[in-house]
Amino acid sequence: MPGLFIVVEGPEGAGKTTLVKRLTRRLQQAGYQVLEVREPGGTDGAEAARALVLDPERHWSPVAELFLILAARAELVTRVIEPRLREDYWVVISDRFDLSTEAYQIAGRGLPRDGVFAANQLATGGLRPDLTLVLDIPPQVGRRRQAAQGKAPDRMEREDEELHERVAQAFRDAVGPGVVHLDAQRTPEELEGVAWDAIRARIGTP
Ligand code: Z5A
Repeated sequence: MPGLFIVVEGPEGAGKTTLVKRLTRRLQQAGYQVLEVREPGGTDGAEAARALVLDPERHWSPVAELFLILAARAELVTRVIEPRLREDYWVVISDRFDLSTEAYQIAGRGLPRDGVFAANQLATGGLRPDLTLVLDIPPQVGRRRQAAQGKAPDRMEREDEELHERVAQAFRDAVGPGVVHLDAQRTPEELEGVAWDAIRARIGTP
């Protein structure tokens, strides 16, 4: 597909949303058309699934949680991301995607890797990010940032310390085509600079 699919990943409070917004501005200033999305979410149905899966009052089995997230992803990919990558927009930038499923549902919840990969493949139709920017940060630093923000913890954020440590380790260990790790303890300006360098390296702009 002609468009570029960029994903920003990392633990809670790493600065993903802040970076996505800065990169959107930067890409637009450079003349690209940009669509910003978040996961889970981005369509009516996917936002409904997000509300269900992150509701702290609800209880889901790990498999049910996976399928709610993948239902949201299938909707977002089919209805929003793929059409844009094919036609109007040059860049789709997403706050989280399938590396989050590896981190939370496989490493965090302990679901079997092969089964989750197969289900994810079905949900995405095989769509892969061109570039995945992983924000590396100790989970307690991210949580301190969220606390300072006054954000009410969602269902995942209420999980125990051990789960969040496994999640953070999975993000730290992530490797593969297009995966770039960035130190998220830099200032937002510095982080934007190194992320922009990674994007330019990917798209070949001097
Ligand atoms: N989930 C899942 O389980 N499986 C999946 O496959 C997917 C998701 C896709 C979605 O939460 C939840 O869904 C997530 C995993 C699960 N839950 N958990 N846990 P989300 O993505 O909507 O939210 P989040 O990642 O948990 O948290 P967040 O608060 O949105 O964090 P963030 O986007 O990384 O950070 P931020 O909002 O940009 O910044 C947080 C604060 O830090 C804020 O006050 C900023 O001003 C400040 N900040 C930002 N950057 C910096 C720097 N560089 N230095 C200092 N301070 C900074």
